[in-house]
Amino acid sequence: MPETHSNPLDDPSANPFEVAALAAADIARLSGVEKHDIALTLGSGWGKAADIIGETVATLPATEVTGFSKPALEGHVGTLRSIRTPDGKHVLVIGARTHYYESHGVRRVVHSVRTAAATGAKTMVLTNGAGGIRESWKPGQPVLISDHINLTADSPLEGATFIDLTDLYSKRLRDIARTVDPTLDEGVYCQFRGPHYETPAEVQMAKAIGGHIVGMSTALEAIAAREAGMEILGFSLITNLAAGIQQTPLSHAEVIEAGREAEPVISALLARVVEAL
Ligand code: 8IG
Repeated sequence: MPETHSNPLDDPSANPFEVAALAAADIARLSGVEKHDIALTLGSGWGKAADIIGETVATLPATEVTGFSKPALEGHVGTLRSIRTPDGKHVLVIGARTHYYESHGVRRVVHSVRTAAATGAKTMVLTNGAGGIRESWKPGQPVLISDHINLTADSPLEGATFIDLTDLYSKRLRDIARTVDPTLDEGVYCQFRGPHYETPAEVQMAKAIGGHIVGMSTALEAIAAREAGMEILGFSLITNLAAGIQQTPLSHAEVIEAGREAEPVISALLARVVEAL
């Protein structure tokens, strides 16, 4: 949908699942792939994985798919790719994340996840760049998400939709990831609204309530993925230690640079994990 047209998700009377079904139909038509098995959202630092997972069947500008918004940030690629793995699985790679801090509403944030489910995907792999609270972690290190704390005070669920979030980040899938890399550590992801990074006091709060990772994206997406019936695997690339844990100020440029350096290693890891799913 061209940028000059309004996004159908901005109409409060629209049914977001119907918009997601339209988006899935766009993807099927434009890619020629009727059904996808796995969906993969690539956050900062993870972009190269798409090139090594398999053969790209189609690359679609997100703006051609109903309900998708233009990426707000340089370094976030606004494309959807359909990839066929060597063993014949169809992977929908989402390089067009809409962040909660863009203030377009939570429906737009989780549209890619609902679209992935509507394409048939039963597994949702969510990746992000994030800050690390554990002092033993180093920038450039990938970690598994074991659980989350949603500090946005928002939810993608509408109405009295009560969804169980026990084992939200599937133990089964984390175990599969660890068959590929047994050294993978894991932690609890705290989603803050952003786009500012935390104050050191906020990082201490996150630590005190059981958080290990601070980020701005994944919790709301995981909730929507669970609502849609998908099994979820979450990965954070620790691009920086959280504010006050590292002694120097956080800079977006450094975050991008850490992601760039780690990219070949973590992309290879992710490709092997996807193969193992
Ligand atoms: I990359 O330190 C990245 N994303 N909230 N805090 C939050 N999000 C982040 C951070 C961080 N680093």
